[in-house]
Amino acid sequence: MDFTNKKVLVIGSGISGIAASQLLYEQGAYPVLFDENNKLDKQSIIEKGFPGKEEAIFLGAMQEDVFKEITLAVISPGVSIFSPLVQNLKEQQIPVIGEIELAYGFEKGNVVAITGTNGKTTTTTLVGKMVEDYFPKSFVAGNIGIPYTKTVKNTSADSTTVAEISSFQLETIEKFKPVVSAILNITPDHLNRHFTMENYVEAKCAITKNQTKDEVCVLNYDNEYTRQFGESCPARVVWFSSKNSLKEGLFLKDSWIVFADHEGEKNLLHTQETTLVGICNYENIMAAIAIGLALKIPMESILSSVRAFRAVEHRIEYVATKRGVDYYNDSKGTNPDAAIQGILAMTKPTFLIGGGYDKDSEFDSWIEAFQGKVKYLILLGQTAEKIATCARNHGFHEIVMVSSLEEAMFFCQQHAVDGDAVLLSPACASWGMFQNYEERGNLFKQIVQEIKE
Ligand code: UMA
Repeated sequence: MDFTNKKVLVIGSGISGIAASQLLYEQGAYPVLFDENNKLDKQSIIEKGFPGKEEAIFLGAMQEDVFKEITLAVISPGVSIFSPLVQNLKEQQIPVIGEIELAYGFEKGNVVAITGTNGKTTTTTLVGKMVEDYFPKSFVAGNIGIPYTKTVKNTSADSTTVAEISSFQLETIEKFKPVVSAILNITPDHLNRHFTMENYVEAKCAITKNQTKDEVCVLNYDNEYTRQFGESCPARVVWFSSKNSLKEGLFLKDSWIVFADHEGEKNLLHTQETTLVGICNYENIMAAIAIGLALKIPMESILSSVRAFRAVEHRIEYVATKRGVDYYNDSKGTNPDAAIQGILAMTKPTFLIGGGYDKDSEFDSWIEAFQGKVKYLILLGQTAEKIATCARNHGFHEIVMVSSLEEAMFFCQQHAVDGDAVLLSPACASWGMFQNYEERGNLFKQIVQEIKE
């Protein structure tokens, strides 16, 4: 698309909105920025890198007359396609695309796209490492915290972009076509945004929307939604499984990651060869290996990248041992399913810190996964009461209510003894108390580091 002298509305002044505005500006367009938060300050939006003037920024409410000049609207991932503003734009026949779709229009190389309710960040980072170790030029972008509109400008015919893509971002793709896609798993999450599980599954599966049998989609054989999707997936499917032996694909058997094809089975990697822990991480590794193979990276190079890989920050991340107590930061456990992986990875009596923003999640399976390991459940945030009620219904009563992470940590320090573990794995987003899960995890780590021996 030729953007010269076009007025393009960008909605959201977060990192996606700023990067999208910059890309549009470089293409000769006039970005007009709208953010519904009227408490924001226009000058600080310019300082964050918005390339236009204050007059091109609208906060709180959008003036109807501005719509007349708009030829396209680009929405940030946090903006729902069901929001009144987006509906209004559509009624006025103004095309609406997401930031990912805008970026893809400028892509010159190959794209790998990874989605899933959990494991996206670890898998994207690992694939990013594999690609970096083998190909001449690579980028990691997307939901991982680096807007795709930022990196896409530097792509070239020989580059590979590894993109973590959320369901929010997949709602608004049109031509986005990865050479390899992956849906790691789908379990209930973000239902306050997508309303139904059906919508959520549909958004996730849209990652393959433009793929054909010439491209590959890596799917989880053990997950009911991805397993079912495999039957209608437009791409060539490569399966991975931690529960079943497969005739073709990757699977976990006797602590080995095994590769099977028409030539038979081959043990690739023993789980002790990686520093990642937990079944969920072995699934991430299998998905990453499958992606690497689909990209035609030699097996030896793939395995050496896996062996050299270290855990991602905020995902069951070991922080330190203080006074005999192990501290783990799993701030990225932002939904019950992710948090289940956190508690499953614990081997010691655990002080579990949970609670946060309410995404309409159900917490039953998380509580059931405690399996006698949790000494105390320390709860904070909007969901604290809901989780406490759910825990009591499951017969778990060692509950402590606190009003801040600092208070939760104080309780842990007072009561945890040599041989215990403390795990921050909230099963909820951080929004409302923190800017993001990174801020929450960083505060946790800072408090741990300040504990005196
Ligand atoms: N806003 C509106 N109207 C709305 C919604 C938001 O004006 O209806 C404004 C807000 O006031 C705010 C801005 O939009 O000023 C924020 O935009 P955003 O929420 O899209 O956030 P960004 O900073 O652009 O970050 C987004 C992703 N955030 C979300 O999806 C909520 C980041 O994922 C992603 O890293 C980044 O783009 C780059 O691609 C974060 C996330 O929490 C990590 N993702 C969810 C998850 O992983 O579970 C999906």
